[in-house]
Amino acid sequence: MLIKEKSKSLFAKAKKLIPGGVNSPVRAFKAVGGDPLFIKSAKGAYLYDEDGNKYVELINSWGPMILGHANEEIEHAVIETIKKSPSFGAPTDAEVNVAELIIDMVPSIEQVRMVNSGTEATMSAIRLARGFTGRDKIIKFEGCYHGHGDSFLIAAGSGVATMGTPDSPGVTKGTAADTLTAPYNNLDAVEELVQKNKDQIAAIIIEPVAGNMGCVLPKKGYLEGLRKICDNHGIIYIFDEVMTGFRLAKGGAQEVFNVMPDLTTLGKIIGGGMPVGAYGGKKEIMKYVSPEGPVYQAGTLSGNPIAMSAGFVMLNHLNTHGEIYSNLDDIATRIINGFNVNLSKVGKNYTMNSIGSMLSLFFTENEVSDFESAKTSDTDLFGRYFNAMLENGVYIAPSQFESLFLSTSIDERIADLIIEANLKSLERIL
Ligand code: HOZ
Repeated sequence: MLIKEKSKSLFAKAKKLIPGGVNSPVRAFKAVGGDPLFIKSAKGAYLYDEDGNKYVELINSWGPMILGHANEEIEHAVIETIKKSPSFGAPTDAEVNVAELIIDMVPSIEQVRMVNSGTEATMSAIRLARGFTGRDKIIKFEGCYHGHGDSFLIAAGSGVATMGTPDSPGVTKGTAADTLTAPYNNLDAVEELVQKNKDQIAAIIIEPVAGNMGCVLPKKGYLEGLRKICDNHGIIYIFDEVMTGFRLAKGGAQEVFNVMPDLTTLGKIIGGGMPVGAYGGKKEIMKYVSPEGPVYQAGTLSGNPIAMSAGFVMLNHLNTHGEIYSNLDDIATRIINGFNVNLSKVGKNYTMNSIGSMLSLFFTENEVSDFESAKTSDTDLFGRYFNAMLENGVYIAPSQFESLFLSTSIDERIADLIIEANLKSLERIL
């Protein structure tokens, strides 16, 4: 049994001071039972909690720690930058360098604006789409999560799906009415919405690979089909690549599927783990952003020098080490094959979804291709699996409705530890 005394007492104190004891809901372990672990440090593939327990880590800060924790190059860049003062609220060369790299790496981005989180990026991108088209409505997909902006808390995935409140109170009826939703992977449903709301849709926003209902892949032709609908109806096509950007490939999901959006939102990884986000795309649209254009968006910490210096090292490393992606694929394949062997050993045909270094094991034998099918997963069983994995030294996302993310710090030996933990955990819970 894990010793969790310090985590327990910190959580008891936190609950008095912070709503639910956490600063982001999924962290509370509500969906899986038990108390959250308070993390003290992490290095490479390993996480250490306040009680001194050590875990192999498969969350990786929900994506950005693709090079593993406490990468020394990033650490050095942050320390050197901090010595010159953490914030100016004025332009720096670091933000220009990061912008240049993003534009170089992401095929559809011609101009980019830095913000402080993925939520800010998606909120700003739809404001821009509305300003550019002069239309109010947007289409999003059930189970996709684009941060906690009001417009996106409709049929949302991630924490809201985990807590069972996909439509949050506090979102006004007016805002909710402007957000139309369709099932993921269903082109007919989108076509129907567009026909019913002719000339009213400003944007279609999608996670080109969903990571917030667990990992769910687009069906063949789906992203292309949405592109066509957008072209036919003057709708801005937005890829939310906060999770997939620089993770599935240097150029993200748009490079992998060769489908180009008009706007892209980015987060997390472009700050090497520091708080950051960005939105970018076609120049003709981006020039509508203030001060060049009329669509207002601003922020004192936008392009913050520490986030930019960490992000530059991260992106530059990914840009100059293309082999990272095939290495991550090899490790992912090893883990997925291992899990599948384990599943046959325990006589189950549960669904594994994966692409590159993103993966999910769903506790259902159904194909998982949208939010409805994701919800057929046995979430009680998932909760037991989560706790068994912890006991076996592997820290996975405390929700069925989140993807797992691998890092380059996971070598074959660590992958085999994960596979072994998976078998022991399945044997324990079934
Ligand atoms: N909703 C976030 C991932 N999809 C989790 C954020 C966090 O708890 O850090």
